[in-house]
Amino acid sequence: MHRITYLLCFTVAIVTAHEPHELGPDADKHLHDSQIPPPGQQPSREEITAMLKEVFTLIDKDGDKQLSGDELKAWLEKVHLSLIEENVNQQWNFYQPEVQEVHSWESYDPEKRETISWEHYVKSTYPDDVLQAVNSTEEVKSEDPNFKSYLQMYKRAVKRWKAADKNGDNFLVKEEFTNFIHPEESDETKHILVEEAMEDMDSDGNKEVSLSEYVKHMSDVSQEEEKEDANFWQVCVDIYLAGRKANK
Ligand SMILES: [Ca+2]
Ligand SMILES: [Ca+2]
Ligand SMILES: [Ca+2]
Repeated sequence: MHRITYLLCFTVAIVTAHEPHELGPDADKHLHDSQIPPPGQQPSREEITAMLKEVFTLIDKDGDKQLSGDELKAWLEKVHLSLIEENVNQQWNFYQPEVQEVHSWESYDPEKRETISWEHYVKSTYPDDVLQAVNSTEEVKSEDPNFKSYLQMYKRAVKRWKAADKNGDNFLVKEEFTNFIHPEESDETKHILVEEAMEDMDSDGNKEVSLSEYVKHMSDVSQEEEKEDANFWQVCVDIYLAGRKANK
């Protein structure tokens, strides 16, 4: 029942996303375990069936009562874009952008746009000891067990910001901020993810990821229960070999 309820919550999120007028502007459609209703408040089988029928109708664009590969692909793309937009909106609002004049390549005159500055972003995101460390020539020590990973995140944020800041003014308008948060969504910024993946995996720094480097990385980032799956290592090897083949 737990799984079904989760799926239904997902479904509800999609349906309500399709009907924005029924939700307030602050509605949170994220699916956390804490949002799954307790057993007494879970939807009935009839309610679940009705909701799934509604979603089916939304996916079945030509109305032939069957879902084609293209219809499913279009639906998944829509869900994907909806989740990206939602994530960007939440983070954009969190950083409370301020209106200021922005110069763009498209127009000679500046226009008033909402922006987030790099200084505001880092002050709102990283603890003081991290900011001291990156702004100091002296070594800064911290008791925080996450200190090292915060430093790495900061260094990556610098590169991402630079790649996303299209007009190079050190402020991000919302389109630039989208590419900062989701560099995979733009041809101009997706190379950043390749660079980050190389940093994570290429431990001997020879600009290639060997099978052993890839397997070690997957071992480091995977949960114990995933690694206990009999097929886990074979899948890792298959993915690695498929990647090598695709790059030849
Ligand atoms: Ca159809
Ligand atoms: Ca900018
Ligand atoms: Ca290597």
